[in-house]
Amino acid sequence: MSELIQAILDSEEKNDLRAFMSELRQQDKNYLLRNDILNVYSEYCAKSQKPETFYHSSTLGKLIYYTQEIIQEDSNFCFIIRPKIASQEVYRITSELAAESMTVQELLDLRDRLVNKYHPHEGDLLELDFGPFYDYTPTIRDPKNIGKGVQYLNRYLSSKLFQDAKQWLEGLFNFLRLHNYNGIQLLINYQIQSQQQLSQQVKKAINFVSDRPDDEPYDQFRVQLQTMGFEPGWGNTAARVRDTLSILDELIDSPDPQTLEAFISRIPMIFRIVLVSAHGWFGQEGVLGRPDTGGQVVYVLDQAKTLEKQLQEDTELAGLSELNVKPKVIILTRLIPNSDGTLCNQRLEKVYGTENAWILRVPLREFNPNMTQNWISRFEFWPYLETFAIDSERELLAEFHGKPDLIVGNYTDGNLVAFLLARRMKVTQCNIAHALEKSKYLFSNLYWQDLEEKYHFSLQFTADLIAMNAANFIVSSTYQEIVGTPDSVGQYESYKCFTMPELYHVVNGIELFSPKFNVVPPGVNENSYFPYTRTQDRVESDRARLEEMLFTLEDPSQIFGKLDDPNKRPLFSMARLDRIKNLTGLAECFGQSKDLQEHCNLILVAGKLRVEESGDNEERDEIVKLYHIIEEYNLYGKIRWLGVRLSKNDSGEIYRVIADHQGIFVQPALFEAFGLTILESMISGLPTFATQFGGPLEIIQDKVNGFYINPTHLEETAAKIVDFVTKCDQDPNYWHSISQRAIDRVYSTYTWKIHTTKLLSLARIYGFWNFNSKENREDLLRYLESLFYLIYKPRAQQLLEQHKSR
Ligand code: UDP
Ligand code: LCN
Repeated sequence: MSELIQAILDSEEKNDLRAFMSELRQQDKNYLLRNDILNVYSEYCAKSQKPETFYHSSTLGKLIYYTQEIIQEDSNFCFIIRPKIASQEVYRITSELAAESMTVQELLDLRDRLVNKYHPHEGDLLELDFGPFYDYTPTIRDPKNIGKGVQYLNRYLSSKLFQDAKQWLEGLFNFLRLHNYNGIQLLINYQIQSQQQLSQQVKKAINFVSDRPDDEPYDQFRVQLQTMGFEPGWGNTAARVRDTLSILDELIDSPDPQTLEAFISRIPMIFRIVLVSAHGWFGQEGVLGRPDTGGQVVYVLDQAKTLEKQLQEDTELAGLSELNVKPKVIILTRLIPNSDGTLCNQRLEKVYGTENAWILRVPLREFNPNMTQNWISRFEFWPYLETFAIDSERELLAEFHGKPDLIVGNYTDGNLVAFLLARRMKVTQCNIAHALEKSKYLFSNLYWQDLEEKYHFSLQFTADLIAMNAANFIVSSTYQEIVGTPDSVGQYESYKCFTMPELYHVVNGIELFSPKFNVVPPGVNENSYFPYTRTQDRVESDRARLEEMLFTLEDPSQIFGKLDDPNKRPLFSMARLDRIKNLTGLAECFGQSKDLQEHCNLILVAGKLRVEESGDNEERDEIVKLYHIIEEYNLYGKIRWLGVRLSKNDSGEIYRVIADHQGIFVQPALFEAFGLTILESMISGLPTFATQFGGPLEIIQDKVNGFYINPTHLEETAAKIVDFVTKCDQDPNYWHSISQRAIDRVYSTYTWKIHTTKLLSLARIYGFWNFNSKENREDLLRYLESLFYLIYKPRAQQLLEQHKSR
């Protein structure tokens, strides 16, 4: 990249750079983000009447394309350049056009100076650097393979391990001896005493089972196998046992990574899983649509159901049913005594439609009843996590009658609890972010002190750093969640280097090329959400009731607005009323476009109708704003706003009713980490227009099975929708073709079956490698513990004191 700058300085474009920098000086901001930079650049090109080609093809144009941020300091500029995904270079360009590269430390100091928080005379600030801990672990080289960690790890470690045949076979043998369920030995028993014996006995057992009918149940030849040294776990029929043993035989004789993966995926080693979703209202009814309660609850519940099912299938296939093996999944959350009519005050609740999946609610210790007895925002939750983890460990051990095999954390708080639990119980830890707040709130780290009272980001970002580094593996819903796109920074990537002025500097917060990252997108509950055309599975009375609720019912307690013409095509959206979801932006876009109003009604399912009913700051602001927009654009008769909390079934049927009316779903978020509503609308058969900022960019293929919108460009968004609607009016098949392709997209790529199969395979493979490579993570974990005790905990204690005085 320095070459790009050098090339500009060595050419006539030098004058353009000088003039562009002079434009920058005219700006009233001295910290410009990508959007601002592009605006200044395009203004510069227009003003200086540059030809069209200059904008993109000039060397300056290329430099600008890669520039994420520009900071002005005195007469110099600091260019923060991202020449490719997951990499960063920083240059200072002086007014004399001299360019020199800057270190990360210099950049962080500069940022501190910008906000007047640079105090070199007081000594250096704590510098966090996780880089050295990753020096001795394998790292992916090509950014396009980021997120395919397990494949890479398997290949890399296999090739290392297979080099030393003796050590490899010994490792395998020891691994096979490990497994048991409630004290019952699985796989091999004491009769096999060495790896040589294992190899001989495997061949013998293969011969033995090969002579039996394929479908002969395992139980009928269990005793003979036991005398050869083999315990349950190889399969439920003669054919399955033969196949599993043959894979092992091949692995012993001629190991390769694929065979290893195939073999490990069959090993019964996971029976008990904890999914930690600590904050908020976690329940099965009456919780969605509240602040803090959205996709994460839906995700974790669906995941629990399908994990249990998959574990049952795997157990059955492994031939363990006779042993009374009952896989168990526990969702761990907080108990909320004042539960506002929900079951969030109930200690244990069975997950519907499962045999052994439960919601276990553990109360917060009563430090301050005002807080701990009630729902509290995820931003205030930090002081209660450590004791919550301690109390939860006891409850989990009791519920499982032992330790879990896998702990999955969700969101910052759940991930921190997962870290504490995994550390105490020595269990594999998986991290799922859902949304990392750092990139959601602009300048959240630079101005953390100003935001602290409301958001407490110092605690949240410290917890994020601890949990993401501690995790054995991280599951992300998209590639861009990790490292963004060619022109935008990923959510995890934003933790790579940042300053928390006067608290610490992070010079290397996470290794993005680590094979711990794996993209495993979620699915959608196919019992509740399915294509509108499947009329045989729909309940007519529900359809009629929801149709009335959507279009005509007059019930001011929960519905605002009466449509002048309920037959217009519905433009539908459903989301929590927080700022980032930007339903108010959609209302504004609708308000500004007479064309759109001509063709469509706007129908919103959004939280609450009244400010007094909300305890959440952002929600209250959004309610006020929405009324204001309706008033400003006189949207009466054109909009309906449903402040309802829907049951799972109703929320599925509502999309289908909109599809019956050949409507459209719009997801206008300013940023959406993934966006489950997009899967829900697409599988229902609704043409979907979704934000181009975040996960939807990977879910939808633009103009193929849905459309991207830039929610900050209201006019352009309205024009896109009007264009679609006009085309549909002219050719009704157009709506149907997009609708069908949306359905196909979800079924082919976003199912829970795909998700859980992959997740379990990851858990087994990371478990195997942790055992085999004896990766020593103790130093990293000790470093993380220090952060927890020295930074996180005292700050959490301070917050607790504040809570007590409220
Ligand atoms: N949802 C709902 N009622 C509402 C708002 C949302 O049932 O009033 C559900 C919606 O169907 C989806 C989830 O909440 O299943 C929202 O998930 P998404 O990933 O789209 O966004 P999040 O709220 O997690 O940011
Ligand atoms: C949180 C979000 O903000 C959404 O984008 C995701 O879809 C949801 O969690 C589930 O992961």
